[in-house]
Amino acid sequence: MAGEPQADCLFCKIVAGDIPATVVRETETTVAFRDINPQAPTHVLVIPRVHYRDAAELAAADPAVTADVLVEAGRVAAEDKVDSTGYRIVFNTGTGAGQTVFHAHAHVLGGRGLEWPPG
Ligand code: IU
Repeated sequence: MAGEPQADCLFCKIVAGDIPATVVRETETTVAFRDINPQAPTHVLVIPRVHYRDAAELAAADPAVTADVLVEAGRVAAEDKVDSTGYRIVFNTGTGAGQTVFHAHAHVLGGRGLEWPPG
C-alpha cells in the first residue's frame, strides 16, 4: 500500500538501515544521503521515510512531508556550501525522465556549473 514500506524497495531498505548509505542528514520524516554515482561534486538524495513511487504521488498524499523534503534539500545545499553559487533540486518522474528508483527522491546537485536545459 502507498505510504507503507515496500519489501522490494531499495530506498525503503536504506531508511530501515538494511542497506548502507552515506547519510548526511536525518529528520523524523526524511533521510538525505550521498548518491552512489555522483553527477556533481554535491549529489545528495533527499527521500521521505514514507514510500511513494514519485514526487507527484508524495505531494498528493502528503504535502507536509513534501515540504520537509524541499526544506532538507536546502539544508543539504547550505551544509555543502553550494547554496551561494547555486544548485539544482531535481525530481525525475517516470522512466522517460530517467527515474530508476521508484521511491520519491529529490536530487540535490551543485558544486559545478549546471547547464539549462538539462539533457
Ligand atoms: P533516479 O532519479 O531514479 O534515476 O535516481 C536514482 C538515483 O539513485 C541514481 O542517481 C543512483 O545513482 C542512486 N542510487 C544510490 O544512490 N544508491 C543505490 O544503491 C542505487 C541508486 I541502486
